[in-house]
Amino acid sequence: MQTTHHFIDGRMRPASDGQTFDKRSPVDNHLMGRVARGTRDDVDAAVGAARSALRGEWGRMAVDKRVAMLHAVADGITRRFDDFVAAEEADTGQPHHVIAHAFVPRGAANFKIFADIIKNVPAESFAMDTPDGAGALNYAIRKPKGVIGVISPWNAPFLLMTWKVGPALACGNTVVVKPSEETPATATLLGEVMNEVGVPHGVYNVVHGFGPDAAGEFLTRHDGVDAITFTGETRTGAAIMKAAADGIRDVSFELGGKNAGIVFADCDFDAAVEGIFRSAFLNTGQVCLGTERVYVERPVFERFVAALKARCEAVRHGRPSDPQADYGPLISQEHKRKVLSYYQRAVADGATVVTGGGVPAMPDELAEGAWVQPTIWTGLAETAAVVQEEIFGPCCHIRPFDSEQEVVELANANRYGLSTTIWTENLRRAHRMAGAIEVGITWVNSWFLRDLRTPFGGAKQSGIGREGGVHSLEFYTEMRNVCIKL
Ligand code: NAD
Ligand code: 6OD
Repeated sequence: MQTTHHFIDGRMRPASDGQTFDKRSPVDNHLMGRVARGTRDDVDAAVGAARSALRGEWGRMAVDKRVAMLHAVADGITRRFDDFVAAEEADTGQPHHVIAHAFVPRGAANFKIFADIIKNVPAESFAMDTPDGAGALNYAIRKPKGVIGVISPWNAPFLLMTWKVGPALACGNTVVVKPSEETPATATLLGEVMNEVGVPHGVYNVVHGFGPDAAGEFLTRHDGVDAITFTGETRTGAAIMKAAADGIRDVSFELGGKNAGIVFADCDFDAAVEGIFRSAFLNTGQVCLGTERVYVERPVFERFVAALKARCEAVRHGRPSDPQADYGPLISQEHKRKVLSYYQRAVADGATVVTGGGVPAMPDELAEGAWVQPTIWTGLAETAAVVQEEIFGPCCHIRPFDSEQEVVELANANRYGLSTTIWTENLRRAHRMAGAIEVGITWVNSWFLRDLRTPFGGAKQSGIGREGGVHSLEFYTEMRNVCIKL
């Protein structure tokens, strides 16, 4: 039985007390292996290694060399592409095409893009007058913040972890990563790549384990951590914010969503059906940017519901290795219980179940997996739990609307504000909607189309701050002003 270790100071290490926890497969619930269960001592060791690395070769490294090293990390990921894909498929159970074509390539891209940005970022400067007429020159320099605590979720584990680690290292910081307990493999594998390409020991560290009163909380409360970047649930963000407040540490949060997809009657109908299908059901609905509320203009409502139903009923559940399969399980039994409880809640609240609502029939060898059916509801009030709360599963509620103003009010009547996807051929309307919907990211006639230079993050309870492009540099560097009297 294989054990996934921590990666601390360039070495694979078991937990200080030898404890592990089990990792089970989402596909069939078999015991895949064990994972080191991080202790306070493990977190201390990782933070200590990260602090020492800041004072060592990494802290003194010329930017050009650091940039070259991050490109080498990206190339190292590409060289070991099949290993990353296999590790992520095993941890998440998601189809090969999702992992190999979308999620793992983004891991490499996340290092390249920020390596390139850091080389080209302009500096701010102001010439000023002084009473003696000699003048003074102000200029700002960017310094790394120090040791960054990275806490990441399970839904696209490698993409989301490297989305933080890439810019943190590009800016000259060191990191201690606490990946989700559900998806430990790729974080440790990245440690191997770091060593292969010669990243100094202690720059990249990984401690596995759980959140509350465990490795996650030990990290967020550690006084050797200078800033915390987190992706996960909003209520976890609240707990981390309290921990960060004690040390007056900066936070960057990418949190939950309950995103609205909006389909106008003038849309390209087939594109809209496919786009909403992807946004609601990709990765078995486990995407923070995903659509769980769909609003369709009344003239095309019935046709749209029928088309999305047909699309859902065409999915083929199966293992990542099954070439006939295009649809994976949820991440865990625990998450399956949560999603199915929402399926029951919808029925209790009076939903019409258009399709799904339960567990698909699976062959015996997969019967214990975390499978659920893609599910569509109609007919619920906006106050219903499945319309208001983030489920993070393959499901959506569809409701008709009659005017632009009505749909703006419906879309905005939620505590989250992460993203929206709008389908219309009317460009003026698209601009108006983009200005009116209260979210961090608006896609028009597309979804999850990512340019990594753009600001990424959520409004309302979907996040704090923006990452992406130069916005990541704002978080991962400390700006210092230098004033020189001439
Ligand atoms: P989660 O909040 O349960 O866990 C995320 C991470 O936080 C895990 O590593 C977990 O161990 C750790 N953690 C939990 N409690 C902690 C604590 N008290 N202190 C420190 N660490 C703690 O989230 P999840 O279930 O892994 O991921 C799904 C959630 O993430 C959804 O809400 C989804 O919307 C959100 N998400 C948001 C984005 C975004 O960009 N906005 C992206 C992906 C996922
Ligand atoms: O594309 C990204 O950079 C990003 N953070 C995606 C988030 C996906 C959420 O599940």
